[in-house]
Amino acid sequence: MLKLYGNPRSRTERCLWMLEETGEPYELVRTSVRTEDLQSAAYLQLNPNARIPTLVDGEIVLWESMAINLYLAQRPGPMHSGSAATLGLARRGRFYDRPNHAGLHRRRIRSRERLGPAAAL
Ligand SMILES: N[C@@H](CCC(=O)N[C@@H](CS)C(=O)NCC(=O)O)C(=O)O
Repeated sequence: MLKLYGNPRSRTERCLWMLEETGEPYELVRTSVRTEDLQSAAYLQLNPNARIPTLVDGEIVLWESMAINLYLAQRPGPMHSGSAATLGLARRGRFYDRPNHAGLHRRRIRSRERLGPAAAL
């Protein structure tokens, strides 16, 4: 089963959204958002940057929330989007990103209302 390490009060949120859209079973391994709490040897082995989120899919360990989402989008299932056009639109969303989390969250809610599940990419 897919395992997502993170906390919903962080960028983990966008991966949780994506996972919910895929309908794939997953386990959220809830971590702290505090820098000091992400320094355990076990977690650093998964993500040497000591950041969340991190996705574990068998042998594959991925970090960077949008890399995770684009990975999920290329797996078979309802969110499968292997076409250049779809992935291009998804990357547009990535480059539109801004550091202000609260503002980003509000924009995502609005995007979701306008675009539906595709906005999760
Ligand atoms: N670009 C990364 C950013 C990851 C990141 O900075 N995550 C924050 C939470 S939103 C974190 O792990 N903070 C803990 C810290 O900075 O020590 C992504 O999108 O996954």
